[in-house]
Parts: sequence; C-alpha cells; structure tokens
Amino acid sequence: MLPSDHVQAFRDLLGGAGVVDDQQRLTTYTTDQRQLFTGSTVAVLKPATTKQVADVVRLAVRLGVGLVPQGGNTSYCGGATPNASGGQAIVSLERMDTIREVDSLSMSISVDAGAILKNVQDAAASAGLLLPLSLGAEGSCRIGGNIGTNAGGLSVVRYGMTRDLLLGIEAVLPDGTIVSDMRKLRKNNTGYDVKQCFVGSEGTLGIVTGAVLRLVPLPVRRATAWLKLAKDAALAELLALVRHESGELLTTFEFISARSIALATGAMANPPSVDAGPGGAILVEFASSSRHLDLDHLMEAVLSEAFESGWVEDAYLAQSGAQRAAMWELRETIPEGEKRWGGSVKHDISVPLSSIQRFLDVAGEQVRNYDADLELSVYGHLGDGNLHYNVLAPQGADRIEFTRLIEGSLSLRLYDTAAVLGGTFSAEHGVGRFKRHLLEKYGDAGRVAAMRRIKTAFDPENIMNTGAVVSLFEPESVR
Ligand code: FAD
Ligand code: 2HG
Ligand code: ZN
Repeated sequence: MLPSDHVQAFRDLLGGAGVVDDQQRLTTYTTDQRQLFTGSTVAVLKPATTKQVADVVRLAVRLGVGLVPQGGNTSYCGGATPNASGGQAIVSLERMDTIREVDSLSMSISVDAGAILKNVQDAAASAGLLLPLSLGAEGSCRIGGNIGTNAGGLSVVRYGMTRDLLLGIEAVLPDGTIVSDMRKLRKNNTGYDVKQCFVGSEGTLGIVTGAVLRLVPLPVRRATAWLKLAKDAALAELLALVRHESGELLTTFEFISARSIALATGAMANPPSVDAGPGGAILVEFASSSRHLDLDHLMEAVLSEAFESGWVEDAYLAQSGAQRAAMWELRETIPEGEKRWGGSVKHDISVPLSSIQRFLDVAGEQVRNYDADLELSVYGHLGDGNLHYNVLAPQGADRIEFTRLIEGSLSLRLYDTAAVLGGTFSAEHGVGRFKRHLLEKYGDAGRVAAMRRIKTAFDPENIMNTGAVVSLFEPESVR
C-alpha cells in the first residue's frame, strides 16, 4: 500500500485536479471492464501534459511506486487494472485528449493519447477523411489504449490493425525519457522502429502520450449486405470469392451465429428483421471514396456468384442508411446482449483462414463432449480469421465461478485446438493480467524470452504495469 505522503508528493506535482484518491471514485478505475477482478490503488494520477507524465514517472521511480497506464479501461483481459497489492498507482490520460492537428494532404491526424477514439474519428471525418479504426468500445476507449492493445475491430480486413495505422509516436519511457517522434512519414528507414515496440505492449514499456495516425479518404459510397448462410457453407472460400470479386473494396466481413443474433436483438429497442441461415450469417460491406463507383451493382453481382456457389441461401442489401445502421447496431450489440443474458466466457481466437472450418468443427465437438447443454455465441471478424467463440453462462449460474471453471478446463481444450491449427488464444484483446499463463503455455519460448529482454531493456526497475503480459522473472499466479 502506498504511504499517504507519496500521494501528497504526486499532488504537489500535479495539483488537486491531477490526483483522485476518493475511495468511491477509485472503484471505476480499479475494476476491469468485464468485472472479473478488482485491484487496489490509493490514487489515480491524471497528468495534463507530456512533461507532467515524465515528472510522474521520475517521481514514481524515486518512490518505488508501480504505474499502470489507463485509457478508457475497456480492456477485456485486465490489462488496465492494478494488482491487489495497492502498491501501484494508475496513470489516466483522460485530461490529455486534444486533437493536435489534422493534415489533409499528408492524410494524418496527430492527437494526445488520451483522445477518445470516437472523437478522433469525428475530427478526421470533418476534414473529409476516415480513421479506419472502429470498434464497439469506440465511445470510451482512448488512442493510448488502442495502441497499448493493438486494437483491431470491424474493418481490419481492409485497413489492418492499429499497428498499421501508426505513423508517429510520443511516449515516456520508464525512467522519464521522452520519445518525441510525432512524424507523419510513410517512409522512414532510420533504424529500429521504436514506435512499434509500444503497440500491443499493454502499458508495460512506457506511457504513450501522443500519436500520429494514418487516415484514408472518407468513403461516400457503401454497400452493406446481410447474407444468410446455407448449411455447411464454405466460409473461407466464400470470403475468398467476395474479396476477389469486390476488387479491394471489401471493408467488413463479419460472421454472426443465430444465437448471437438472438442475444443482440434481445438487447435492442428496434432490431432489424434479419436472421441467420442454417450456417449463420455474414455482414459484408464494400466502401469507396469515389462517387463514380456503383457499389450496390457490384454487391449484387458478387452476391449472385455467391448464390451460384450454393453457400448463400438468401441476402438482403441495405436499402437506406437507416437499414445499414440497424445491421451494424445488431452486430455491435452482441457483447451487450451477452452481458444481459448473464455473461459469457470469451475466447478471442484466430486461426489461419484455411483452418477456420476445422476449428469450428473440432471446437464444436469439444464443447458438446464437455457438456452438451452449453450454449455458444460465436461471431466476429471472419475476414481476419478471428472469431469470438464465447460460451454462454447457463441461466442462474454464478458468472465468475462459471468463468473460472470453464477457463480451467474447456477453454484450454479450445486454445489447444487453435494452437494445433497454427492459431492464437488472443487475436485482438491482448494478454493483460488474465491471459499471462496462456502466453507462458502457448507462446514460443524464444519469443517470450525476447519479450522479457525487451521488457528489461525498457523497464529495468520493473515499474510499468508489473504483472501484465510478461513477467520479468518466474511466471506467477494470474489474478
Ligand atoms: P485500457 O483498457 O485503458 O488499456 C488497455 C491496455 O493498454 C492496458 O494494458 C493499459 O495499461 C494500456 N494503455 C492504456 N493507455 C496507455 C497509454 N497511454 N500508454 C501505454 N499503455 C496504455 N478490441 C478490439 O481489438 N477489437 C474490437 O472489436 C473490440 N471491441 C470491443 C467492444 C466492447 C464493447 C468492449 C468493451 C471492448 C472491445 N475491445 C475490442 C477491447 C478494447 O476496447 C480495446 O482493447 C481498446 O483498444 C482498449 O482501449 P482503452 O483506452 O479502453 O484501454
Ligand atoms: C467485438 O468484436 C469485440 O465485438 C468484443 O471484440 C468481443 O465480447 C466479445 O467477445
Ligand atoms: Zn472483436
């Protein structure tokens, strides 16, 4: 537990507005988004400038205080949650949320790392450009958190993950050194790509304070369709067909099972009247910034080929912005639907696309063999080989107990299957505190050793988000 004079030292540095230590207000910062774990801290530090972040880090090193960077606290793996010791302070970047510059010709946006993703998207859109990073948590997650987790989302199939959008960075290293590399360059081969070290580092290597992100022309034409899949539809082949025939205009290819649709519609005020075929459903979208392309016509042509293949039973093309928005809302409401149902145990797996059907077949059998009464909510970013293979908590079950039970048994079988197929246990949500043991189990030993060396080089005092991602020493217990 931090002594109170340490908290006062941070208050002297940041002023009253820069420190929260009121126990009631602390709970929202110390509990993870899925409410699986509540850590402990005596203070949330809210620097207002990069210099203040550097000052906080230097003081923390001097006092021996651990730091946990936090953005919107929407991490799915406890990455932004302090441990239970009370010896870590949270560094929240919520006061650093300025959009620094939109450069239309360079097609880039420079922001403070505490800027909320939705606000950055809006700032880009006002300049006629698109920040092609979009996820259900976009109204509350922040750019530093997106970089920390290498966030993916709903248009990775076209634009890549956060890593692919990052042009420049400003960050504070764990000794207070400021890395100031806010360049907008597409090309810069001058040694190690230091900014990429922070991507997916989940706050363990330093605190990102600013970022320059790549923008693309804002689409003005979209064609959005809902496909009802036939039984045994060949998912990867269907994706290959759509991708090929859409001529690089494919932005979204999301799989949604019938159960996930039911969960989402149950949580919506005005659900659209779309449903799944025997093989589930696909939300597919093409987008273009050109007014001269007839995307509806293209979509109809692609869909007629898909019908011929026998993989698609029926399809609806959104006829208006409202219909399109309703299809999207359904997709984005699935996590909320699962929550309202009573929760789920999440498996954020990915496998090579060529093995996706095999994963579904083997995993389905594993679930049935484990307990034939278990229900699944399967959906996600099929275009990226990434599915959310979620096991619903039975009605009336204690969600946390059920999670522990499944994570200690069935989950490992599912992760084994993903691993055997060349896949991973975490495609987009990260490792954080909850999945460290999985990294130790499934990670290549050489890669984990390299990660430890990077961690040691950046953070020799081991003050940054200790307990998340990778331990410098022996693997410890997870929560
Ligand atoms: P936080 O949760 O605050 O932090 C995440 C990690 O980054 C932590 O380890 C933290 O220490 C570190 N961090 C935060 N800020 C900084 C900083 N400034 N410098 C260094 N490290 C930092 N994720 C996806 O990838 N794709 C999705 O489609 C998706 N959908 C979601 C939908 C919902 C409804 C929810 C609740 C979550 C979803 N997520 C998704 C997970 C989550 O939103 C993302 O991981 C997001 O990028 C986290 O951002 P954040 O600001 O909330 O970060
Ligand atoms: C999504 O794709 C998010 O909607 C959340 O990554 C996934 O809740 C989940 O399992
Ligand atoms: Zn996802």
